[in-house]
Amino acid sequence: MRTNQPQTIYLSEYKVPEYLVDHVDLCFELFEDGARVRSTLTVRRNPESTDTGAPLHLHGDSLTLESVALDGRVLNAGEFEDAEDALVVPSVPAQFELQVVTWIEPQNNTRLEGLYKSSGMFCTQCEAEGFRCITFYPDRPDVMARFRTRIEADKSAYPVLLSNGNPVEQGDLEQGRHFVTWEDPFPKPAYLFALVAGDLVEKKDAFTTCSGRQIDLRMYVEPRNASKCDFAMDALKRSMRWDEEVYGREYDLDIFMIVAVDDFNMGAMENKGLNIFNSSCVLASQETATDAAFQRIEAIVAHEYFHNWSGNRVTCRDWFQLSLKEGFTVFRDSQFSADMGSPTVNRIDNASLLRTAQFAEDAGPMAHPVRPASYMEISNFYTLTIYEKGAEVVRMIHNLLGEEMFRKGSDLYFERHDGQAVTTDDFVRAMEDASGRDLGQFRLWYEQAGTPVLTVTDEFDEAAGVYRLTVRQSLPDTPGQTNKKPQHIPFAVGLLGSDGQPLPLQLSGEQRDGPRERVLELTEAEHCFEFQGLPERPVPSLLRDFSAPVRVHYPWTREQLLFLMSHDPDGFNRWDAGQRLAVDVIQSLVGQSPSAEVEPRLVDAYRSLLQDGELDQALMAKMLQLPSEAYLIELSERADVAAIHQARERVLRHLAENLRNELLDCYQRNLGSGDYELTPEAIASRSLRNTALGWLLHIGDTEALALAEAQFESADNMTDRLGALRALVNSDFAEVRAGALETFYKRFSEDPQVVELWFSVQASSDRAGQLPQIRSLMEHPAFDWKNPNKVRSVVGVFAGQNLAAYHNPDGTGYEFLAEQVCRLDDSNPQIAARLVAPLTRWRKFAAGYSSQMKTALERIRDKAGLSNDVYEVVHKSLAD
Ligand code: B3K
Ligand code: ZN
Repeated sequence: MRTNQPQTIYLSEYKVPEYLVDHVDLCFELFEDGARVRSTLTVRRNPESTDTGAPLHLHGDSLTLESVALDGRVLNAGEFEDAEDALVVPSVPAQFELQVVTWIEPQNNTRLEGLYKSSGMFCTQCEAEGFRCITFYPDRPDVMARFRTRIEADKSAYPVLLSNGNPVEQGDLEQGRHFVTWEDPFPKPAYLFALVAGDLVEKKDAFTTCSGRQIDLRMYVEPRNASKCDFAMDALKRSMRWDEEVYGREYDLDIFMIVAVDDFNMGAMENKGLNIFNSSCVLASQETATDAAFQRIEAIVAHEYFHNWSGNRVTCRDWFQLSLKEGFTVFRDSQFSADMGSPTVNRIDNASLLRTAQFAEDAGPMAHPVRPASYMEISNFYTLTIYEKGAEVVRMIHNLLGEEMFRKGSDLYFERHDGQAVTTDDFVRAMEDASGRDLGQFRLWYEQAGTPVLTVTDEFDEAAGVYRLTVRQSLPDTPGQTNKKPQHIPFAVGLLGSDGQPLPLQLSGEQRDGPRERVLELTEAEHCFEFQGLPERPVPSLLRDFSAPVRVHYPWTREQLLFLMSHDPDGFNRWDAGQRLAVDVIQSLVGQSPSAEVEPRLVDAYRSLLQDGELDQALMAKMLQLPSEAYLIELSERADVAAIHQARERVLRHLAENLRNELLDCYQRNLGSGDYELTPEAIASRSLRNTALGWLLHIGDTEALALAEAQFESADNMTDRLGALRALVNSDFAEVRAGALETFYKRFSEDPQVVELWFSVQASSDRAGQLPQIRSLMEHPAFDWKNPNKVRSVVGVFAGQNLAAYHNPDGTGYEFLAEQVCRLDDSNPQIAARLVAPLTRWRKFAAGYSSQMKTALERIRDKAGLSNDVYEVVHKSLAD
């Protein structure tokens, strides 16, 4: 907990470590009332450090020190300093062995950092700075050591004892205890250390690598979850094969393990050889997991596995380089997901997340570059900017270099830096060296925060057949950064003729017929591109496939958008045109009387969509989704949430009322028959029928009510059962809603992941999730303050997704959130800091909202003993 104002750490102050650790020998004695950790470090002075006489400084947090010995001699009190957050030994030789014994209390660890207990098992989370909660250590990623770990525990309560690497020894001890020793041959930073001890069932499988090595694959879960492992295990094997084929990366240990735990601050963790997962990101069965959950699990299993190379074999020099591993690995997992499913839908999902949430982050008080220059609490920097924008930056390099050169670059990067802790700059340099391309200006993507804005205008010279496209780029100011430089932006464009056919893009001066699509490289504040030989004024298709994480402003007419929606050969832009049209229509209704006309062409466009027999169904399912309230808020200057909500509701109702028959047809056409499948087609079909059902129930259609009730009863999978439940919950059929919620809960009350879905369906609904109902959900016996998933599924979902209810003009939603943040701050600061997010952008909202949001932030600021995590977010949000 904070006693003083937290320190700001600067990238510019990076210094190499004074001491290096070659080997770590750990022994854990696990008991019910605590754990003793004996650590023996083999240390030597870093030849690269200029600070030769420096004391040995080891990080520590919440540790009870029992003893320190140097080269076998126990040090007495005057020979070291046991500070609150460090152990300092002023005088040490150039090479030595340090033995430190600490006592910790995992059973009381509610922060879920370091070693803690979850459902009776011991587990760890060390990234970013959790290892220092286990023992004193130079807890920074550029100190890489070989670890040997012995775990001792009661044999009947903890029959399974796991750590990183390969098991090398095991045996029984006195008093019913036993031990296992693990050895990890690969040097690693402490953040990749892991330990698990519990009564877990083991699921076995195997994988033969490209060089013919046989790898044991293991999943460890609580016995009740034994039937929910198959999908993740298959996803793991697909990931291993894919990484060999696409990146030439082979697995390196003899065993790869995955463990599922219920209490976890984030999704999963890539500890070397022993990935630990939040149960909700790994366990799945047809009856209990939605299609979205299956897709998320596949992506996260792949992501953690891919980290074995992009993160573990080559790691980060310091935490400012976090995107080195996260951006690259998200890019890799998203390529994998695209290969496993529908690439267009994958791209739409990436772009939606970016445009809705990352752009908002970039425009808010916590905005930071992909490589931040400073932080107070690193846990606050596991952000959409580091992950998703970081992935977009790598994608742009991929697109600029092309597939082949990019692969050469990644091969060079892995070869050159294997076993090292490096920087984003090292990554870019490897790409440059392999391809011969100069990425000098491109590096600004890592340094400058904010979302570039491209303002595009055009003119057509009919007599000359010349079309001029002028593109201006600008980058808004962000905290601590003004007057930014133009960036290197790949801008993919196409031109369409009035018959819907692509026109050639022949730049002035070029002789030949041009290609049908071009990636224009923007490097200046303004460019003018002249295309010649055009028979008519074209309709431009801009930023195809979302070729850069930027905003595009172009004065599209509704006519042009309708045209692109049905003709653009780029699937992403077809979807985007539909979104822009819907945004335009909804925005024009904000603040208008409820009887104002809804653009009739929007209804026609949706009708054509619903009846389009040719269109890829997965794309159709995406195109049918109206822009979310969160996106509409993000696009507005000073958001009036109630007015935006009403306008969107009006359009939704209008579409549903006017397309009732088409929606019923769509539902019937997509009624699944046969076995449940996870193909893109089957997923699209379920999405279409559940969207149709949702819209129809939204307008109180009684025929749809009967369909929903039948689907709810008879569904053979969670996507359909939850789809029906969601539709009922978001309808005005209050009694049916209550009955369905009760039936659902009774059926799944023993399954925490499904109970989380049950919470979130209610918390996200403006019908079932008003504040009094949220408060009563928090009184429910299944709600648990200590479990991050439960907190997220009620409080996080309410404030992040149920926007009209959360932004109740009376301010009670904000007060409620402040109250929960303060409550959580003492027990789990990481989760508390994440929950503050829906208050941070108070300046974005219309006057009545913003002043009350600010008051709620001030209330949090004034809490006594605020954690560093929450302190940073709140103070930056309130700063002028
Ligand atoms: N590297 C972890 C995230 C750790 C978060 C620490 N607060 C999961 C991942 O990105 O793969
Ligand atoms: Zn990651």
